[in-house]
Amino acid sequence: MKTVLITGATGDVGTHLARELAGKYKLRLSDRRPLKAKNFVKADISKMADCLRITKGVDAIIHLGGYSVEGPWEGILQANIIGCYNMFEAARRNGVKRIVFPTSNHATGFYRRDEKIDHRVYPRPDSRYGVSKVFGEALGRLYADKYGMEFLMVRIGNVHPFPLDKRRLSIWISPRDIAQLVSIGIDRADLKFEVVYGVSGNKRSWYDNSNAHRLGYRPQDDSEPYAAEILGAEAGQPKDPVAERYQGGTFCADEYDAPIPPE
Ligand code: 15L
Repeated sequence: MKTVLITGATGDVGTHLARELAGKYKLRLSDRRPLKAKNFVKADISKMADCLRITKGVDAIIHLGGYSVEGPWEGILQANIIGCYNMFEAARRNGVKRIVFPTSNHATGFYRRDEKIDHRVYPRPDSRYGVSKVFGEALGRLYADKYGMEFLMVRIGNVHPFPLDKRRLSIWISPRDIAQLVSIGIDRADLKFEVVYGVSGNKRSWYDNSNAHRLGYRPQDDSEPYAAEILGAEAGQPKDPVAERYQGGTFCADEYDAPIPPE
């Protein structure tokens, strides 16, 4: 059984994956926040020594650790830029070849909702957070080309047991579908560097996810059964026209240009 490290294990996605993947892999869970679990190791990924310690002896890494929404630049810098570099570099030094990096729909959030994009589009980040995800994708490309490491870049929509709103009808991914996609990233033999969208088989998807399908992804869920109720509940609600135009939603709107309070 492969030993797999999950960073950011106390977060939403980490919690879903730890549950879905338990039994399939020997999991090592890590975060800077505490977690009551026997297989938990506390670590701050902005410190290289911590990254070297947690990556020792694992077969693969699911690197979720860091900011998962827009935030102050200093926080994004430490967690998502320095933290991501530390993790990939620690993996390289410890001989860990395989990394699944959950990037985000916010790496391409400034594509319009009336466009269908595939894995080859140039990034259009909608936030400092989105830029940090593009950094992770680029760093992974470098480590794949230069050091022969292997990456699955998953531009995740929104992981939740059900879609939360109209926007998420297009980008939702169920816990079992994200687990399937991540497992492909861990187990597929001939993976070098691939970008896929982390979405279920949603009828309203904004993505051509043929690259994920080529790699063997067969989503089991679709947001469509939730659509009527969600659209009915949102009908007549005031909407920000900018947020409505772009895939990144409110991340693209003016409110995110306002100064963000310090951590
Ligand atoms: C993300 O990238 C975030 O990690 C998640 O918390 C949600 O905000 C999601 O995108 C989304 O766009 O709904």
